[in-house]
Amino acid sequence: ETITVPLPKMFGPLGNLPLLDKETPMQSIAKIADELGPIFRLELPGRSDLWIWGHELVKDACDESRFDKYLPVPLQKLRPIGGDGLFTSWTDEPNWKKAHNILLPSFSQRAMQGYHAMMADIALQLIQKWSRLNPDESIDVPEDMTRLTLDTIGLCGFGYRFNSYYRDNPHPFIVNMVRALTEGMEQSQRLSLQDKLMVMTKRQFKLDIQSMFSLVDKIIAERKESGSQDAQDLLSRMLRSKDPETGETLSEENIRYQIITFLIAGHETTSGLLSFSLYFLLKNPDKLRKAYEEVDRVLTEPVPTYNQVRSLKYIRMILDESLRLWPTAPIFSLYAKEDTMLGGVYSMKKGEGVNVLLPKLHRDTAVWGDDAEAFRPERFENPSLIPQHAYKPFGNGMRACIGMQFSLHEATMVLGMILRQFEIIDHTNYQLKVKETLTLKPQGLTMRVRPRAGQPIAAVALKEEAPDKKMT
Ligand code: FDE
Repeated sequence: ETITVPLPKMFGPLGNLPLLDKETPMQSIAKIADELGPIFRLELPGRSDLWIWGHELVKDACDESRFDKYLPVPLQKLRPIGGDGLFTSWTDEPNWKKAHNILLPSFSQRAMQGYHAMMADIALQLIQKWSRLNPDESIDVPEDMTRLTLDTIGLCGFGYRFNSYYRDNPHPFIVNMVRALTEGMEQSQRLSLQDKLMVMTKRQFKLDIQSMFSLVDKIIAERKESGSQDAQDLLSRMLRSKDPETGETLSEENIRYQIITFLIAGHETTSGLLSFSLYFLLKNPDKLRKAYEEVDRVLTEPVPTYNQVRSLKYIRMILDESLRLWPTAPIFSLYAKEDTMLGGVYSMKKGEGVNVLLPKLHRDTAVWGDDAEAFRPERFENPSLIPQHAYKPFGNGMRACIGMQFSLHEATMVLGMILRQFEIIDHTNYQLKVKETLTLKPQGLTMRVRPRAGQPIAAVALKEEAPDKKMT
């Protein structure tokens, strides 16, 4: 027997659309989830979506023998940008498996040793910038974190320096990208007639995508010309490596899509993660004190080594806990590969999709207890105690985030370096407002920093330690 899935209040042909705040749809859906419980449905013009967040239901939907990644409408709208790159492809498209096989070794924990010095190079640029601020100057946290994560993926991925710390305004690629992503997302919320009328917006969408492609094509062409075989970044691996299954390399068109995918997926999510982590530390002085203690004990040199970053256990727990409360990629979707019973309560037809609402899964009191809303990194002291599939900030199974180790190594190092150098100050008594784009960010979060007593500024180390300081 299958249950009747609850549906919120309907508004005629608009269905539930009026219940969704255009700026913060995910947070509107989370409110609906509070009222309707662990499984519910939303009717939008032209579509009907199933949503789950209860742990038992999510656990069942994570069974890869019965479910596979689904591309919901908003992701389908990003196909003109990401093509059949890893993020926006269906698992049965040939290029998904091919690129997955070729790229997996580049994202292993071991591979992080190869990126470590480049990550430190960019992190030092942030430390330098902040150490030169006057005491009354404040930092736009999400902006400076976005500079950091974009520059890091650019350098580690393709040997390209966006040099965001040398610019007041975002790099043109980012302007194009943000506008194109926004348009893609908004298309999925528009009624079809409304959408057909947006001629100028569509023209801009095409232009933005063309500019992104031409930057990336230039990077690829330059690398091919220079023929530098020794580069160890993602691009050289994509140009050289053959898929062990098919013996083929990736096409140039697909490499372009992968680069764009990494630039998008690799910077918004990680920058949100760092911003939320700083937010939680500003609001939890006792956790901040523990973090200072750890970085003072572990980071004994101005530029952390790979192993020191690996030893920052508490910093890592802070990141884990931030991703629990505010998973920066808050939704992923699955479809039933055959007719099946979801969680033993709801019968799904072959091909039917279901969305997993992570901020609610991650606050399910049945798993996390009555203090589920509290920021308590200690929950992650012993990860084996966390029930399977109760914590999914990086998605599920073979379609889970390939950039997980990359993102966590980068974020651990940067957060460690920031806390070793600076006391962080909540100078406005910031009240959290979560901004939604493709990902989540603490909107308008600013803070001040003050050098911590007795800490040598990493600047002194810059000359000897940082590799390849050339500017382009
Ligand atoms: C993916 C991902 C996911 C899944 C999605 C779906 O399912 O749809 C998720 C959830 C995620 N991812 C999340 C995240 C978070 C963070 C912080 C991150 N992420 C980061 C990063 C970095 C980089 C580079 C990346 N990331 C990337 C990526 C990719 C490529 C993908 C796809 C994969 C496949 O194969 O599918 C992802 N990512 Fe992430």
